[in-house]
Amino acid sequence: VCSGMQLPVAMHYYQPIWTLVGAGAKTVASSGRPTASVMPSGVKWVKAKVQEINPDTNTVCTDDGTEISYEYLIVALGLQLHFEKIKGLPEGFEHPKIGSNYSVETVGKTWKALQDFKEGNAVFSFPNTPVKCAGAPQKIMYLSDAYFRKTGKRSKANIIYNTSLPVLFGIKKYADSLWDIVKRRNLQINLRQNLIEVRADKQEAVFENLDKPGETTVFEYEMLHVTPPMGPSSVIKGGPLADEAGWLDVSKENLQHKRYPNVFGIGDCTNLPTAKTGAAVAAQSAVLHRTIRKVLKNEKPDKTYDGYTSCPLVTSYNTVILAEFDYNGQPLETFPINQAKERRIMYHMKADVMPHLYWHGLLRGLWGGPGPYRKMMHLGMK
Ligand code: UQ1
Repeated sequence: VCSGMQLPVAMHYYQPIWTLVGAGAKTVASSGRPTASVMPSGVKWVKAKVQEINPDTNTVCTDDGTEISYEYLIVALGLQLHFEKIKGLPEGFEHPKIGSNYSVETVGKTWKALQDFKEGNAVFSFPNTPVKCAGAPQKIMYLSDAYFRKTGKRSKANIIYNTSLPVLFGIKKYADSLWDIVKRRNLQINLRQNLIEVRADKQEAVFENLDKPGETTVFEYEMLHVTPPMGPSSVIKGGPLADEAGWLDVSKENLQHKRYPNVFGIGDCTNLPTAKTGAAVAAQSAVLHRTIRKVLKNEKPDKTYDGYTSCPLVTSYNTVILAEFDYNGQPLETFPINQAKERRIMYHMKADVMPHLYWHGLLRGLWGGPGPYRKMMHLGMK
């Protein structure tokens, strides 16, 4: 009932054949399919938005005024983007030279800004909130660098990554590789810088220094990529299912709600203390399946989630660092090779294999993450 795995619908659905043969570029349209085409049979699909969940009466209210009661509830509401928390946005997107890969409405503007780029600063932001896909804000920087080099514009560009975080990446093993790359490619990293305002008419972006309250810096830009602040679904936040910060309060071991045992959660809407990614959802889906099967039989959940998450960091047109790690921030790599190295094979995994795992595996409940394959590939190793 509360499935948040809804995809943009008013789009084209079939992948042109050239995107299947490793030609590189893909269309925005190929990244979405209509919900109807991925709806499993035997499901009653309610075409309305969830407005309120009341776990004390086991009911869900939708925006068309319907009340639906449930015996068990799985909450998968995702998270919300908050462009409006940056002064000057979202209306600033009406000006050129600014884009964001986080919305289907603004991703094309990133590409336009790249193509139109002549000279100046290319500025990339990372907000001061939890985010989904924490690698994406810097992947677009690496791709921009590659594009500028290919088109002979690199010597005219200052590439600047302003992040709210005190680190380039949360897991040291991968951060070390990424620092090597940014030094080699002359990409400027500024830590603890948070985007608070965009003056799109003047092509200025204002950042606050999170370590020096009150200190702000204005960056002129020829191109700006915005990663918006994000937060919990307004359906959950402040309600009985939320933790203090507003996220769905579930057990980090088995995804069952901490106070309402007939409620479960998966994905970005939860307070699971791991990075919010599609790969994490895959691993969580296997645990959740097992937990619910047990609960339906009045047995205790047994399978536990280790926090597995993964981030294929695209570092150029044909290389990826495939970061994989768990709740403890320990690398948990699937393949018996050092995945902190930039690799072409991992690029093909990301670009040519992952979409099939997503559409045919994850959405059909057949892909529960790479855990079993990791164990197989590490047989006989420590
Ligand atoms: C994954 O399972 C997954 O879900 C389908 C992704 O898409 C969002 C991924 O990007 C990754 C990396 C995984 C993990 C899978 C393997 C084979 C390492």
